Amino acid sequence: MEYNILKKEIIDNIAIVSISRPKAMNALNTRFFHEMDSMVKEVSEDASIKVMIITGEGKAFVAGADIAEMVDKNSQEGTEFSRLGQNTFRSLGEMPIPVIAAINGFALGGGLELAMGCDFRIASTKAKFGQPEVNLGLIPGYAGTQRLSRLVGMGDALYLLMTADMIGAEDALRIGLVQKVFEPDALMDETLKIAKSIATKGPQAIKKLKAIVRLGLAMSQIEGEEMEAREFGTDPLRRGKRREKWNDGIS
Ligand code: CO8
Repeated sequence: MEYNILKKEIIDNIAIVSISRPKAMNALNTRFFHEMDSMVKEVSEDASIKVMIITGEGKAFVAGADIAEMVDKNSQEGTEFSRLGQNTFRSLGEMPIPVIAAINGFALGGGLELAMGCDFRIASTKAKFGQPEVNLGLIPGYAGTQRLSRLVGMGDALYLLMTADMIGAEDALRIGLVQKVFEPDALMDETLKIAKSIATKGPQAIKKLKAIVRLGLAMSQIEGEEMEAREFGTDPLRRGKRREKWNDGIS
């Protein structure tokens, strides 16, 4: 596919995918979702890529769904636009490799939902977070009502959803919405360091961790433990193989 909004750069075995629609604060339109679907497929099929980083160009990570595109939608089209985004963001969780959000600026509405669809989030001290949908008389439509409470708990989720307050990176760190915060100039280097470190670990272990932690959220504790035991049993470490083997040759 020809990409107009997304840019992909490969550094070592890390794919950095940048969202570039700076005039609209990288707002998410239908074209974005089609490009991201194609990018997810392309990166997933490239066995040389071990981690994907998603970031935004300019002042915003993503300032939400494209309000200009949303205004003309009727109820059925609204539901379809919601499902389009839900499916794309779910596919990030289904990728066989870790996906990290490097949040450089505004992550609002659909932008925060995109970040929450990633496996974890690294933020610049300049990043701002919020779910401002109620200001427009809307609710989030890209799984924000479901992911936010799972990530930060019911109280902080409902606070952010109901007040539409915009919070900074330190508050986001405090409530567990992001995992690390760096100065803007250091954001990409530090995120790359984390990605490269993960890329040195056993790829099958990383792939399994991602899948079973995510699947476990929808299971009872006992079912989750059963899944863990089954997957542990197929771990090459248990079969006594050396680390170099299960690293698939990655140095
Ligand atoms: N959609 C489209 N265009 C946008 C968006 C957006 N979400 N955000 C900013 N822009 C555009 C502005 O219209 C402006 O364009 P122009 O220069 O042509 O007027 C340009 O980006 C720059 O924006 P500002 O001049 O406003 O820049 P500021 O630095 O003053 O402010 C803000 C930056 C704070 C990010 C501000 O732009 C803002 O508040 N944006 C809207 C944020 C928002 O409400 N986002 C939530 C949208 S709703 C949503 O995401 C729902 C998701 C679920 C959808 C489900 C579908 C069914």
